[in-house]
Amino acid sequence: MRLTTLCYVVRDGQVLLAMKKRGLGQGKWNGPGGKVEDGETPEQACRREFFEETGASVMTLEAKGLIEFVFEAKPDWNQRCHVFIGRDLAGQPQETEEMLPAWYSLSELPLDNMWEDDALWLPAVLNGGQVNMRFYFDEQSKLVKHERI
Ligand code: 6OG
Repeated sequence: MRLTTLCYVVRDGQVLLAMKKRGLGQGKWNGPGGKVEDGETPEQACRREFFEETGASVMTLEAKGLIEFVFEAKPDWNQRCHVFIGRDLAGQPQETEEMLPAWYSLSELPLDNMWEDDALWLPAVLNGGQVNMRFYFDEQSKLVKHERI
């Protein structure tokens, strides 16, 4: 299963999200992140993807757990995703070819324009919790089932 990362930088009651401009999840708000390359640790991949997608560097990362995304009709899309909370940025997040970053209040997450699973774990992680869950999606990428792992 492909290893990926997601990073949520929190500052002053806000979280940095980014709208994906192309590929899987196009048009959705998400944490910056992507694929762990060969020879990288998840944390290194998280820092690299964050920089590539926002133009800013995240200084401090805290591992918050693991999520498996299972697409039963498209096994190539399956991912094991390491989730991080980030603190302290160097540089200003800017729009890149891949993503449009924006700060959202922690109490007003754009959950209607995020992956459906996010509502089930992201508020708890932003509130200091951990996540260890598996989510199953159907051929329309609709969430059909979830379980703890
Ligand atoms: P690339 O394909 O861009 O990496 N991702 C998901 N994030 C959430 N919150 N829910 C999902 O439910 C997701 N599926 C994928 C993980 C994919 C990026 O998209 C995230 C990675 O950061 C299905 O290389």
